[in-house]
Amino acid sequence: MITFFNDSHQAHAPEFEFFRGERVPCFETPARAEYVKARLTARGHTLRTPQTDSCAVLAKVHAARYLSFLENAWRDWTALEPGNDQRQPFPSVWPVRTLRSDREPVNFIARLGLYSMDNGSPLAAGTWLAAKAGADAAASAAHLLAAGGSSGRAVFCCSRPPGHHAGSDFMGGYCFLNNAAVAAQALRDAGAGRVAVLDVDYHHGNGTQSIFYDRADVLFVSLHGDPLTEYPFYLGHADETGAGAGAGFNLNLPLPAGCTAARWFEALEQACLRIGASGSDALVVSLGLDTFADDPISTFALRTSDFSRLGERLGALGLPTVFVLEGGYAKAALGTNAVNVIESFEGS
Ligand code: SP5
Ligand code: ZN
Repeated sequence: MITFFNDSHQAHAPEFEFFRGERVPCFETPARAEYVKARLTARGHTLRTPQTDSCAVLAKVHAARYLSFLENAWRDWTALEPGNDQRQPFPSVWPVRTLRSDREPVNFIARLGLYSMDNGSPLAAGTWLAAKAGADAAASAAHLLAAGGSSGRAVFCCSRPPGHHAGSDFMGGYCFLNNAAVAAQALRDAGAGRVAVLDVDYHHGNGTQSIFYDRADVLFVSLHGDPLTEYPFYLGHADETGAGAGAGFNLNLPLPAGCTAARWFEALEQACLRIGASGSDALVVSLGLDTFADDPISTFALRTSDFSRLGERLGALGLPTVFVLEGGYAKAALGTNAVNVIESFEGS
């Protein structure tokens, strides 16, 4: 499968994240994408550098003031005091209910809190460079599919940091720019009447859901750990079905932590039936691999062969498809698991 890959993902390499009040080494590391790249190369897949500038599409899925904050965040942080280039900034205050989010403070940490949903999405010197390259990959994939012809009917974006927790104006869950939303919007802009986004990451794709929640032209479907017990906790329930023009175009299938692969595939079937009935012209898959049994932060039970079964089922939908890499933290297994999905998709 044609794959977009950009070495600049390595520029996003924070050391620590916060977990239960402690600084712990990041789960989301450059090695993740390198394992996938190694497996792709070994299996003879073509790697391309993204060429499309996602700037115009980014402006449609993210707020201007958030993009501007993110692009300049490291410069602003390091300008504050000498030594900050060796320190990671973390938010410590957030505009929750009753507080104002319409006024952007001057204080850097307060601005960081305004634009973050958690303190687990560490910024580094190259965060913008890496995240922008991922968004460019998503836009490039959409353009390639829209052009049709010999390019086949699916493209894989092997990028990081992931994107599905990032909303219109906030980062979160290791995510900064919403690559799946960029792909979906770019497909719409290229003429697809309706696009379905299927999110199979262990965690609910709260950012993608919220970006498209009131739109009927992008259907969002997600299977994920029940937010009552699993991150991101505050979105992803079954009663979230869309609003306004988007009513009926959001489907959440929360699953109990620890559930079996059999139960997961039942939910996948429901998701695929909804997508098949939606009249979508294209599909974007938020391909999180943290449903893997050995994932260090998740509780589902998929094995390596189950990722082939996933790819086969998605291929049977018969839609032009953009795969976007999301989570998955059992890093040495990511290559095989990701490549199993895309090869079974192609073979189906
Ligand atoms: C893209 C993606 O997969 N983001 C996930 C962000 C999760 N951040 C919260 C991590 C909480 C980890 N809980 C670990 C329990 C293991 N003992
Ligand atoms: Zn995840």
